[in-house]
Amino acid sequence: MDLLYKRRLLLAGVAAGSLAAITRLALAQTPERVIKIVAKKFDYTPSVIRLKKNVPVTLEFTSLDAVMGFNLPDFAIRTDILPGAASRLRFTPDKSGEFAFHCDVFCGSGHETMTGSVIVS
Ligand SMILES: [Cu+2]
Repeated sequence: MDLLYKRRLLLAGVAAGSLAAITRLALAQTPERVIKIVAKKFDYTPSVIRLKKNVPVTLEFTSLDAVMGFNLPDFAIRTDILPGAASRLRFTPDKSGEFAFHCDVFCGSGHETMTGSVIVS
């Protein structure tokens, strides 16, 4: 193997490495999925949220009327939802299945039926 060949091989390796780094950077910059959820007495829209296992997501909540809550116990996450403000929860579902969420702030008679589900596949 002559020196010139070795040098070309080295340059090709560096170029391939750079390309891989650029690809990783582009993947890292893929915008994260944000799911907007609107709460109003006594439901969430959407009430079924479909997610992918091990893919980070941001849930963004607003309320059209009262102070509400969002509690997803299987993933140990919750937030208050305030009228006129956005509440965000970022998490990465690490298990698949169907998981119930509910409002955990009393928002009036009917509050107890304020539920939905997260389906992770
Ligand atoms: Cu409630």
